[in-house]
Amino acid sequence: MYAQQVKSTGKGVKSLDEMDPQERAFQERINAGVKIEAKDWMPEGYRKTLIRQIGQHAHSEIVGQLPEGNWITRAPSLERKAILIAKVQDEAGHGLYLYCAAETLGISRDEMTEQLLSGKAKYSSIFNYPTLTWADIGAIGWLVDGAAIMNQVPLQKCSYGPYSRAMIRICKEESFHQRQGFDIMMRLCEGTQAQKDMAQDALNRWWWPALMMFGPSDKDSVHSAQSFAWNIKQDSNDELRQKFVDQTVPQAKYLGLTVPDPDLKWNESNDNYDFGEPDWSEFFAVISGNGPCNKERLAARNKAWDDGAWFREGLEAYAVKQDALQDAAE
Ligand code: FAQ
Repeated sequence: MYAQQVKSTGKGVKSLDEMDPQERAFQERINAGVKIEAKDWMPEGYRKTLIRQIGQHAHSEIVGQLPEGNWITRAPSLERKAILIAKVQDEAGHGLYLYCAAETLGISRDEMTEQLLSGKAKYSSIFNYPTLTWADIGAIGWLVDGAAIMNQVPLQKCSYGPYSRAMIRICKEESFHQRQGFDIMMRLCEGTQAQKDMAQDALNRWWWPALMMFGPSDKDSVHSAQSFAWNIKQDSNDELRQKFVDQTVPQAKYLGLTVPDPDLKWNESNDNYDFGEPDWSEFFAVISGNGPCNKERLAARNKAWDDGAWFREGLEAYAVKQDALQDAAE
């Protein structure tokens, strides 16, 4: 029932000559770097691609609160607890900006919520892994927010105005999140052997899922070509994965931790790290609904929705009452 399968659209990218005049004018605006706004004409495929991507992104922020929320009651100090609460609230805020950005494309928040709760919509694979120790909260901030920033900085320049503007604030907050995660890892690595082991164990479990956040390898990415043409994507999945490895490996070295990849090696000929291939069968299993926590995550979101029914009913009753009062006054 969980629709997280990668399937080919079978459609190639049209050249300017193959487009009708309206579509060509649209493409020329994109090529000239003009932002597309909500009321502008746009091809149906562009609208659908953005609803899919922004919707998945919003759901990721919402589901992404769950693994970290799991540690709010067990954070090791009052200060860490306050920081973690603030971070989790930021993720909720990101979800809300993104749902609003998607709504400008003609889909309602209710429809998107229904797609998430029924398992029809995707959200990032990374949030289907459990947070077993406090070091996992450090690893999420460092690696997961680090990967999210790498992917989202280019999205600030994407062609759709409301999405690109939402990403500016989100990226600022993600960068604070990344630093708080690295700070947790630093403290653990300066601590006892048991704390350092906990940090290493977290890196061992989160490294490969973090690399998978960038999506399938370029040869298996069904949407990239069209998303490049529409300037929704500016870097490929593999390019961003490479940048993330190059940025993060020196940070692991600074912490005194070992990246769990026997193939990781500095390549002098191209000034990049060579690294091993993620286990794509695991990635596809996770995005098909069979990761370690997929069922738990959807059950938690469904429970939150059901538990909130009294509040939605209260809001609706209040709105009806206000309408009636207004009608009586007119
Ligand atoms: N997980 O053809 P491509 C965060 C799907 S926010 C699940 O390459 P595309 C903040 C993809 O949807 C993290 N599914 O697709 C935070 C497509 O399936 P579909 C979320 C994935 O769209 C931190 C199919 O595979 N960020 O972490 C994944 O061109 C801490 C084929 O793939 C965003 O959403 C995956 N990892 O490129 C919150 C950023 N990768 O729709 C809390 C915006 C691929 O055909 C705590 N999104 N798929 O059924 C993007 O940049 C793109 O959508 C990609 C995928 C790069 C994720």
